[in-house]
Amino acid sequence: MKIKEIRVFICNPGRNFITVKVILDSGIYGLGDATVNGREMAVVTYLEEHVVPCLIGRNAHDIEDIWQYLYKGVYWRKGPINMAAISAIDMALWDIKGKVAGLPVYQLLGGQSRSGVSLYAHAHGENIGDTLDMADKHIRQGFKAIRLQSAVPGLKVTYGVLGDRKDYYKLQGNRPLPPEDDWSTQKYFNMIEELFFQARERFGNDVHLMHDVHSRLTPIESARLGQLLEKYNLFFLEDASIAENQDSYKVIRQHTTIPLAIGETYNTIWDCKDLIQNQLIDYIRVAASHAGGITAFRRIADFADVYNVKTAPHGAPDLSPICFAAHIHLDTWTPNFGIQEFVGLGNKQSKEIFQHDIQVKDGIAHVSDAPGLGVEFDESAAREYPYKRSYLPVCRLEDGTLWNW
Ligand code: KDG
Ligand code: MG
Repeated sequence: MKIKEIRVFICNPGRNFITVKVILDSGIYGLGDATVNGREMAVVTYLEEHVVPCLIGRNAHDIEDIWQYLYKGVYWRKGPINMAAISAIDMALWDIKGKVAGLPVYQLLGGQSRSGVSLYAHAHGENIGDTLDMADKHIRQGFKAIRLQSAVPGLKVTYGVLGDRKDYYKLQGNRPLPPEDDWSTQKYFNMIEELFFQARERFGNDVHLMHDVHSRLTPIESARLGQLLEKYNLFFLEDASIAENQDSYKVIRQHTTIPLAIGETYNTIWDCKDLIQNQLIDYIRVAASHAGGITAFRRIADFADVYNVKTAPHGAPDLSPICFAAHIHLDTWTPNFGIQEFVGLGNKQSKEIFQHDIQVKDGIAHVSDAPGLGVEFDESAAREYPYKRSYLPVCRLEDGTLWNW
């Protein structure tokens, strides 16, 4: 069970993914996702220069001790780069433990709490009609929960509506620099209620609807939005405001009963401790690849359960299929699971590199009983799709002030 070698790969089958492969002297290996969108090389260097040398020769069974060693043993705790590296190593060690035990990871966590994992799909469009047409397609495929994002008239770009129609790399130009989005709270409020009014008119009350504000509003504006949308019975309103100051969610909570979700950028339990403990949110959206791996996710989920907060793991296209598999294992186990974000099983190139047999039918995912995470990684296919420098957008108000993206 000695760790003999750890390889770090960065490939781009459409988006950059960082993959960690922990190899034992017996030849058994485990895989982890360390992707941090827009800051990839920082994680690669951190892993290769500062993490990998400390782990060679250690017993791969000691998942908890290795987690503590990389977290407490580093004077510089927390942080997205450090925690992505810990996450990937942790995920790979759970993968190894499963392979050695001959059990899928969800069995190691405590077994299944449900027969399948409910997913929510994304619908977006340049206008409300297009957005709802896309939602309709998902509903006809069996999805029972849809996130709606529609372009805001008068803004150049709206978060979440680019979809596959615009090339992410072309948008950034030949000399990649962060693309710029714009924002007007006024223009957004002119559109947003109509989106949900029309959605309920068209689809009735059985389909679950969600919406991602992507942190564009202040807490009091979020409270106003919550009041406006309460009658459309959303499953959750995501990232209504930034919650660096976790207390600020009290402002939203005291005005509206709309269910609130947050957490995709969180690195540790400390980022959401007050939000959970004060019951200021309903869904915690941490990702296993950013918040400290399977070990930390499990701890956050258990803590959240005490306060009636459910999990809703991040599932955007910039989390690799390894993280998706880790989430489906976690979701299968988590007693207080809410819903899993889902953007498809990846493009052709991604499927050449990452192979797994997670099945999705009628908006429900089923993990296979393959030992570990059940993902294979083709190193030579990964080399065919090299890293491309790339940035997430930034956002400005109409007067040029830099705003939250
Ligand atoms: O890296 C940024 C994306 O992962 C993020 O914008 C996606 O907000 C997102 C979501 O809810 O999927
Ligand atoms: Mg989001």
